[in-house]
Amino acid sequence: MRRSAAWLALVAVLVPGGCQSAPPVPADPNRPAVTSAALGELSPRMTLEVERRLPHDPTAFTQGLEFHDGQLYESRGEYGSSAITRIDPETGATITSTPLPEDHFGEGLTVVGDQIWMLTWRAGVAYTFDRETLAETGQVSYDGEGWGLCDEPDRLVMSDGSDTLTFRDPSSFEVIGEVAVTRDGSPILNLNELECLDGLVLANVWQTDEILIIDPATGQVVTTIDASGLLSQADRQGLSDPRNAVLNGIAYDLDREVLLVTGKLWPAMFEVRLTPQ
Ligand code: DDQ
Ligand code: CA
Repeated sequence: MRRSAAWLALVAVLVPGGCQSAPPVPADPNRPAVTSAALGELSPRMTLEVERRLPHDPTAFTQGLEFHDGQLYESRGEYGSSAITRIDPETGATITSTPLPEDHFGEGLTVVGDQIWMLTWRAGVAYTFDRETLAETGQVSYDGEGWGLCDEPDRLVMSDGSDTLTFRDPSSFEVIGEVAVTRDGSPILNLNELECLDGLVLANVWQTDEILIIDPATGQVVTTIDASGLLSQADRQGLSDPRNAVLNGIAYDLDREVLLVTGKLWPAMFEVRLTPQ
């Protein structure tokens, strides 16, 4: 006993910073390593490397962003300026736009077949639009708030500002299930814009610089992405409404294999790559 204690003391002296450095966080034995075909091997904490900065309309209150067949769709919020739009992925310019009524605050969107589903914040109305013309094709009502939306092969995934992700039928919008999102056992509230990718769900957390990668089968967060620092100091100084100009907008282009992120009222979109933190 005495001998091993002395040995440990010697190691502590010899290893630089041995006594001061925090012990490594033990790997959670219940959390299997996750690899995404699109994003590669996922570690619990990751950050973003900017590959390309692209323009974004700084008046666009981005609530949803999604690529479909190389086209980029953006849904926009705020009372009086909510709209479903198709934008140029290179310039951010609006190509086509259909406004919502002034009393509807637009939220997330997702493309399913030749239709787009788009949420409203507190009106309890989900719209459908034709993917080509952006003409309205229908409305359904739902309970509670609408925040983010994305689509898996046979279901929609929706957030409502809580820690719950709700699964819905992609044709009827009926609720078919739900999961509570947790990180290390604690609920994560304010889940906002979503992106479904490789059986995982990426989610902005409202008013933070975090993007979570969630396993929708368990609700467990497998990766926390630190997305801070995308906007420069000059960008921040030019924002029209800094309080509302939060990270929001995640879209993966399957054709070009590009992950694009932006924010509400941001002057730029960023093509990014994940790297371990
Ligand atoms: N949400 O998109 C996170 C769901 C809501 C954002 C609300 C931002 C406040 C804008 C001012 C609202 C005026 C009633
Ligand atoms: Ca999205």
